[in-house]
Amino acid sequence: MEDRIMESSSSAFGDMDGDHTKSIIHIDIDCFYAQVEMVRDPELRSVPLGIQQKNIVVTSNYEARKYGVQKCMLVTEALKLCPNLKLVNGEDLHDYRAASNKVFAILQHWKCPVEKLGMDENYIDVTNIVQERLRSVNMDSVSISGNLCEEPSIECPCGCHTRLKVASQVASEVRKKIFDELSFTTCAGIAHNKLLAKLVCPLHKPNDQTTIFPEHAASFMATLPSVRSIPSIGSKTTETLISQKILSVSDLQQASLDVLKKHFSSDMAVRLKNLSLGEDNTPVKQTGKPQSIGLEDSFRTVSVKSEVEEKFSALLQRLLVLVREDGRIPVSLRVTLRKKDAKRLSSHRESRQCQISPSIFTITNGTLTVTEAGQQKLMTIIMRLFNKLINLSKPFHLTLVGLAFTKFQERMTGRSSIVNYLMNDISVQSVLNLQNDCDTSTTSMDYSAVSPSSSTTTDLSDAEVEPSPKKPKKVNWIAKRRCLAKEEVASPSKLKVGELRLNSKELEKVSELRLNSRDRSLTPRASPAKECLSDASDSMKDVAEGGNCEECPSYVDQDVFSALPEEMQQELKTMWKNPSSSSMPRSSQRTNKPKPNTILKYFVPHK
Ligand code: TTP
Ligand code: MG
Repeated sequence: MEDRIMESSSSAFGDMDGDHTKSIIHIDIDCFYAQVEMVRDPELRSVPLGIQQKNIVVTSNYEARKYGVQKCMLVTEALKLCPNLKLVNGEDLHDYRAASNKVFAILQHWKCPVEKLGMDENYIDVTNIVQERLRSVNMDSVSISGNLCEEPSIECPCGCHTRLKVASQVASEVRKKIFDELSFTTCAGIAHNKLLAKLVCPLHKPNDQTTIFPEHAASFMATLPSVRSIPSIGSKTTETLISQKILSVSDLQQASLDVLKKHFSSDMAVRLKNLSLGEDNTPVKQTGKPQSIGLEDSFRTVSVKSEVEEKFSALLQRLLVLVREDGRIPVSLRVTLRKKDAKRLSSHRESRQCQISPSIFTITNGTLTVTEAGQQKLMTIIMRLFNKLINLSKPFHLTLVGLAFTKFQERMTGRSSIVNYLMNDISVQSVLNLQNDCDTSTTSMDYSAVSPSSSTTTDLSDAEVEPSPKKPKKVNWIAKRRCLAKEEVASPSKLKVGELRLNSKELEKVSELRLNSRDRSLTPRASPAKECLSDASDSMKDVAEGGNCEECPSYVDQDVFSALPEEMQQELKTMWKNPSSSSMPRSSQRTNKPKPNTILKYFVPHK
């Protein structure tokens, strides 16, 4: 045990020393899509209802569940179980997204960090509210609202029982407000960490809530059916664990750390062990705008290039509508394919992404638009990425194609602005692979927590990730952490790009960031983003191609430089070779005379 804690403290995941101070609520909307439909048409409330996407019932109301209709069941199977099942097409996700956003907006009311996990789940860290309430409440009078996982034998000396009782009352209020304002019933889990809050949430479904005290964490975890039930453990990790005869959570609890370390990194081994004991110190991070906006379409098989092109074209049309709604200018595009491997009788996903010029998009009367020519440019880029993923000299069989805009500019600038070239990385958002367990067409927006330096791209396609479209929660927690740990140090290139696009007032705001970046060498090295990329490495190469700026002065960011148009690179190189002909912003050259407005002004050394 001591070994575990010591390891943990020094790991990238931080310490896990039995800290019970937090109060976390996990909220999940009951039969989400079905409830949206039932709110729209209250007559559906009294009948068994299934939400259909292609040939699958993605969810059903609780009336239908009485007949055994389960999530992700084939329509034919569901109809056998419940011939009266009313089916509503749920392929247009617009209303579900809108409902999801309304719930998220209600959760902001408590002014606590809220982290969105896909469409119908959110974490809220109510630690501060609980502390506040405890100041004005008689502790002895506090009681649990809803269900308690297990009665405590003794009070925990740190006072966590009382705090979690108060948190359970906050959870009731949250659920009541969601019901009063939107008529959605929800479930909640209340615990001192996210892992436990999420896992106890579904214990009393529907329309109820469950609290767990920290001392029951390990025993509760041991009741889970398999290691796969732990949210951040994906199929690859499960496979490795099974190969070591670690099947159940209690097997993992008892597994020796040394054995785990033979098969996983040290951090990962410790993390797995801690998870098995119900320990998790990941914070609830306030969710910002979606980090990527993507669409996927899955099908039986497509083996002809022209058909692939049609699929992409249709996806692109729909994606552009979503991007217009979002309002940000995309600067990176990702193509995803799922290839059928006839030999292995399996499918696997591969993605490639590349930066796209913001000038493809224009703002007309405040609305983001793409001209016909812009759309053609995007299609050319898409097919170029496709060609990189597929060897067209050989037969191919695809079962899914996906498109996602994965990085965005926060601010809109004129299309001819130099800033468009320089700010490509300023507000990059991370990328998550989208996957539809049910093989249906999906629209996904990946949300992730906002952190000041979370400007990392993560394409986790081959990592231990098994995300579903609605569940970024299933997304590779562990691989993502690898990136996040690095994100804490913002990449120098991004910071410099940020400076380049900011005016002097704004520069003050980034001065803190600048401090971090100041002394970094410009030796080409992988940015955190690149280090996290697996199969996207080629695309990163695309971006970096031509970026070898041997003639650049040391204060110039190579990434930025390589993103400039060729002519501009040439112009700069010439000026650097012959500084007397330029207005280099070096102190030795500073005079009181106004300087000509050249691009060199933007390459200001850090002071
Ligand atoms: P869930 O929260 O898993 O399911 P649910 O809300 O329908 O039911 P529960 O009462 O058990 O929480 O998923 C939320 C929505 O996501 C669901 O209504 C439909 C959609 N969904 C998919 O599109 N694909 C999937 O594979 C799953 C599981 C759900
Ligand atoms: Mg739900």
